[in-house]
Amino acid sequence: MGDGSQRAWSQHCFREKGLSQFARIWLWGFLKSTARDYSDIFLSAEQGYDLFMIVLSLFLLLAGVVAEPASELLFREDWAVSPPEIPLGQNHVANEDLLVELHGPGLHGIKKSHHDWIENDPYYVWSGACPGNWLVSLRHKSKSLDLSQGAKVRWRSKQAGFRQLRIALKLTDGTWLVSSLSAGESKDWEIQEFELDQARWRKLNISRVTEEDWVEKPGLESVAEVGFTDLMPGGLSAACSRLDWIEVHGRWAD
Ligand SMILES: [Ca+2]
Repeated sequence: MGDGSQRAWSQHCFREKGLSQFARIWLWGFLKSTARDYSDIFLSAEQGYDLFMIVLSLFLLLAGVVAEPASELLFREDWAVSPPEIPLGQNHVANEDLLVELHGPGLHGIKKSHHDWIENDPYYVWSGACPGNWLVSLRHKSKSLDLSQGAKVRWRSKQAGFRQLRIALKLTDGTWLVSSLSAGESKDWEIQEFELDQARWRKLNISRVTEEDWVEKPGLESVAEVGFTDLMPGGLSAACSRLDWIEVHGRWAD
């Protein structure tokens, strides 16, 4: 591997491992100057280059061990291609690895919706018929999630009538949280992406599905369930939330 391709490869590794650009530049310069200094004193140019590559390889190995692995898609749910039905149930979950749970006083009104007569109408969750607050959560059958660094939630949604669809998390210690980040009213379906590092969180009363006090920097290293709610009852098509699909990106917890 030549110097150019070696550098490109090592820079690729650095980038994938999430080290800052400043750290990459500084470390690269430090390693090169160190190798040059010592090669001038003790070694020939070729020996100096070999020493430099050895030091660099050791550093990359260490960086790979120490650095956090990149975020990956942990799961996606798109809901079953099947006739509309109330309430939403496990039979509407398309991803075999996931379990769905419904929460709140309005849970019996959560609908798996679809309209055959509307062109390109997706198969989605609809809150318009919920008589009270509601929340839908998804849990992996065997794994918990680490959403503490670089995690994100993506979804396709369409809200109406003052609704703000928010991310909800259940930690493995039983704590429920609801996010400051949300998706509001739109005329058409929209894809939204939320970086969880940018979110603030309030504690969530899961029996009432209402927000409580702010929780400053909660640890998201061990998350059991990921959900969504607008913290409101439904008001038919004029006041509702709709979710076509959801993706969770992060890392699996140990
Ligand atoms: Ca769908």
